[in-house]
Amino acid sequence: MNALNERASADGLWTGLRLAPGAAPGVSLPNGALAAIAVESGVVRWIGDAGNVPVELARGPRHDCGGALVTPGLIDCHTHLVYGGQRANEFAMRLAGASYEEVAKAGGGIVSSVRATREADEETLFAQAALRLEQLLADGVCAIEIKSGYGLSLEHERKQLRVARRLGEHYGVTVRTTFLGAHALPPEYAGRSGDYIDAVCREMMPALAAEGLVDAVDVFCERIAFSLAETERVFQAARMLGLPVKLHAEQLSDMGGAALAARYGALSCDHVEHLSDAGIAAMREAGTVAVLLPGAYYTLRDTHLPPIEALRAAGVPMAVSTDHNPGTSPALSLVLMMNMACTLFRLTVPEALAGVTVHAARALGLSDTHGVLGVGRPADFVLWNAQDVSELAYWFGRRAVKRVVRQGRIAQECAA
Ligand code: DI6
Ligand code: FE
Repeated sequence: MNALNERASADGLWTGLRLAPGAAPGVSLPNGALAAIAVESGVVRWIGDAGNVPVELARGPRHDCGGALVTPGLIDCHTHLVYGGQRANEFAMRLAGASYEEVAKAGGGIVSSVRATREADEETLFAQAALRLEQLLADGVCAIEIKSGYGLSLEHERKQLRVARRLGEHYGVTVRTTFLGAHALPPEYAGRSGDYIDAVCREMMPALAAEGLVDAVDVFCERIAFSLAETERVFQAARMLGLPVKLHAEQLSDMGGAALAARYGALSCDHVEHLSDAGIAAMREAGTVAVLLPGAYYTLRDTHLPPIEALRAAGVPMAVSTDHNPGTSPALSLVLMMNMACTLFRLTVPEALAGVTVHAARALGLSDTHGVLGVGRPADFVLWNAQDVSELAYWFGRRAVKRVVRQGRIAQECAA
């Protein structure tokens, strides 16, 4: 896949577009009319009726899209994309009956990826993650969150986050980095989780933040990971540094993490299968996004559905993401996650699309620039080989992307 500097500029007038519902708030078109988007210096200058383009914008290069469906660039708002090795062996263990928690207790799980990540140098991590990122980009992803959390020491967390930043620069994709030092207890701290949280808060987080490597802070708050009190210590440290927080909350049990995160103004609470009514109320108050991760639910053969109906009724925005990670969600297609969010969680198609665009942007603190098409925003959009948005969620295993414009450049052309 071509790097940023090898891509053609998307400047000019894009015509013959069928705007997906909700894609460009505030833009109204005559019934059935096709839209046009004018791009200048990589930024959207104008959107409107293709039959009514201001003359000064009608000059310059033209890209006729022949009636193609267009959506905002997709946003994968929860990934653990950078890690060493992979864990297909655990897949086999689970097929033989072991649970995720049993695999973790047997020395597999997150800690085995920590070993492989520590052993890999930065170039190796970059090369491995790049292959995975290319798969996600081919599916229309224009912005992605990448967490640390497989290094679990200053040196190795730094290495992961540096790779995340470099991926963003190399591919011309918006990357938001999240420091997840509190993902698992590293073996050298066995029995001393308080000391490890000290290191996360006092040593690792401030140093990495000072290096500009941290856009947000996350914790895995769970029986097999960190307690509510430990989570709060990490949130306090983040607050001192002015960093927004998010949380792996109530995935396997109700820890009360969502309500705590909401008190800290969290951008998002993610997984939330076991989210309580109190958690939902707190998230609504705080404007926290619920990030649904159907890939992990599917891989773990979970049966405890997130409280979709209650989230919907409360008006909590719901995002959808891959949770790409080597243990519980080796997913490389955000479009497939739309299908799973509909099929497994009963989201509607418009909810699934909003989940990978406007609400995903909010979960990353990117609402001002990403998630919808609008004047003054970066030109990030996807043309699809699809009659209508429901086709994006309907097929699975089909690459429906026709063309991607990412950061104002033409990122991809597929056979129509
Ligand atoms: N929740 C998850 O689903 C992943 N991390 C987390 O906090 C699992 C990560 C792994 O198994 O490697
Ligand atoms: Fe995760």
